Amino acid sequence: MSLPLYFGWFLLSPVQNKVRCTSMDFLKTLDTLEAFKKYLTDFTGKPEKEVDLEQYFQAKGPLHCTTKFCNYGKAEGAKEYAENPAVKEFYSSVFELSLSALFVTPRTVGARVSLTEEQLLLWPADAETEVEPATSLPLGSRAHVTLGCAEGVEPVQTGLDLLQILALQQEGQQPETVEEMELGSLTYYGEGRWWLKLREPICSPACFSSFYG
Ligand code: ACK
Repeated sequence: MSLPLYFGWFLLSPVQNKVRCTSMDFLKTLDTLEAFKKYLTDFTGKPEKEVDLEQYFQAKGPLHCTTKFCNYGKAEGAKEYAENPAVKEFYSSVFELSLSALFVTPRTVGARVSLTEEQLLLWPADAETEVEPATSLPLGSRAHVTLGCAEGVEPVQTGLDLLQILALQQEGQQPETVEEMELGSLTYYGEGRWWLKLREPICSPACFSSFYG
């Protein structure tokens, strides 16, 4: 059996454009906010230097939500995942993904995906616990779409950044800033971590499939 680089849900084309536009609009607005400028050094390292977030992040490949990174069979549990009856049954089916928040850190920009019970059947049991430090967050917490990475940052970082923010929320850390934007409410969790809870989640049709590269 030849295993892919990864399995995941691939956003259908028209909605890819919509998500990219929403993300661009968000970045364009974020870097003009006084609240963001106050913490600019998180991104620039220098107080007076400006940042253009649209240029800061680079996006590559199709917009998707990885379920299992298989690395062509080299990743632990890859073969078992591919043999899971749910994976076989739902392969090439179209699902409705709910993108419920956007987040930005000095490393990545991404969208949180809130999975349904049915979608969780395709989610690997160890996705949240194989990370360092392991989290006690619910299954599916790591689900996301990478929208861009800073120079030299690998996309795997997006899910780790998301888990970090969710862990802070779980601990009950009070965000430092709250600002109402057209898209939703924006909060700041320190160290350049921004969280926009979308007023209207983006509902996105996506095909469960795999990527060989
Ligand atoms: O943005 P992503 O979810 O993060 O999509 C890409 C995809 O696989 C191809 O690189 C994700 N990825 C890479 N390495 C890992 C890993 N060790 N664990 C989970 N996902 C990974 C990456």
